[in-house]
Amino acid sequence: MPAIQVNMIQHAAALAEIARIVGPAGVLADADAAPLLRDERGLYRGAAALVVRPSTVEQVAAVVRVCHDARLGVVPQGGNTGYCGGATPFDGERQVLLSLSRLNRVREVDDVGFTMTAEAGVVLANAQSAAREHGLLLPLSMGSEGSAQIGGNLSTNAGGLAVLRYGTMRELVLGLEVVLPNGEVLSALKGLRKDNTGYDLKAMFLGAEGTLGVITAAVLKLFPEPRSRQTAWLAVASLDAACTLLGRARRESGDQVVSAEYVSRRSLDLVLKHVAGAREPLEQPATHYLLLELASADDDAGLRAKLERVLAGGLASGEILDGTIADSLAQRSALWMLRERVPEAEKRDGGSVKHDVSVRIGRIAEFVARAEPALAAVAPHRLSIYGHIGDGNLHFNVLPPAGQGIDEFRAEPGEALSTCVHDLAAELGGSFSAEHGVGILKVHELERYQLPTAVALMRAMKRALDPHGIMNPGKMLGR
Ligand code: 2HG
Ligand code: ZN
Repeated sequence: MPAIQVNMIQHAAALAEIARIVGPAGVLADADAAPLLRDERGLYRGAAALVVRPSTVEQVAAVVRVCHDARLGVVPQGGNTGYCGGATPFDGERQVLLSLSRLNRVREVDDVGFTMTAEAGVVLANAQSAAREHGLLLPLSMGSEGSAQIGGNLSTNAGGLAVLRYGTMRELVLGLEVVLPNGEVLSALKGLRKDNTGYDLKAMFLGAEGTLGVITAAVLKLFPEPRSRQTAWLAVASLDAACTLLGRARRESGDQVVSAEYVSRRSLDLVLKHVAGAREPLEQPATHYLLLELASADDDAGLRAKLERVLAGGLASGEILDGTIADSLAQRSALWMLRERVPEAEKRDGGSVKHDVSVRIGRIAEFVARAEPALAAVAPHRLSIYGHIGDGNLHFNVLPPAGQGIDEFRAEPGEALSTCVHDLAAELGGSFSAEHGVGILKVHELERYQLPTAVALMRAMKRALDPHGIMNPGKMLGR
């Protein structure tokens, strides 16, 4: 029998075995499988030989073992909210889509040690609520928290809106449970704060985008829940002024700043145009805005007075032109909406070519000052610039000129514009992907901008853990 036919028989038998392992409730077909085969942004239409949703870690391990033995690819998927196509399978014969959504138990909240043990398929918002029931905070927070899952957050080292205070997902992890590419389970869920017993193995899987194994559970750090918050929407003189003001706010508030989000006038205009209920926040329009939030677990922290002092200093030195402080939860939500719903507004406007770059905070203004003319020289476009300036992370998004469709624009001149943005980030010592990861979308960028020694080390790790290349094939490191 020709080799190819033998392989096909082996694959068919392996797929039947996988279906048996997960049982009828664990196999998705047709209309149920279709949404999992498309990515959030609609950039990719994927295909898989089988779409499964195991309900236990043992089932995940058994499925991966069968895939390993039959050399079938495994594409892990959480809430499927990623921006880079990292959770989309691309082979209708030799890849299995493994959804973690049925592994959705919070196994434990330890309110003495301030930790949570949660399975990969727990939706982020549910994990936050579970912590809140104990008066604790899981600080990871982002627009997609109603659908994004813990496993995806870990695998992409998610960032979001409170990184400035609490760090990215990587900094919130005390332990992991991972199904390795050969089906073995690495169960490292002790949740110890201190444990100097060799390499930090969990670090390999955080941000690995499912290329080294399948994360099935994690021990996460929790914090006291904030009891007081103060939120200000400020018109600032420039991006430089926003960064100086952030430093001032951190120093003068006793480091109580949780979020410092930049919104350009052009991004705000998109929100005002496309999002129902969005209102102009200040009397006079301005070019640059900063959303600044302070929080404390102490309900008597005097945050309002601290914020007012910071703002008075910022006004006197010319960093702030105008501003408003939220006086109620409703006002706070109205201000946050103007920032959080920029991605939705871009989508409603027809879509954007997204850039998720980071540079040192002190170089953000230089980045924008150089990027704008450089892009203008390439082709006509519109810009929507916003993001987490407290983390040095800008979403420098490019929209087609009015009247032009995004699909046509994405190919030409979108790619040339992206190269221009990424080249500049690299030149300023920054990153082409601060928080959205690599997936399939930015494989070439990793090759182009990451240090060759780092890429070689990553490839060596991949070979050591996954010698047959079954884990999320083609993602991050390419073929
Ligand atoms: C955000 O900060 C997200 O809102 C999405 O990272 C950014 O859509 C984008 O470009
Ligand atoms: Zn972001």
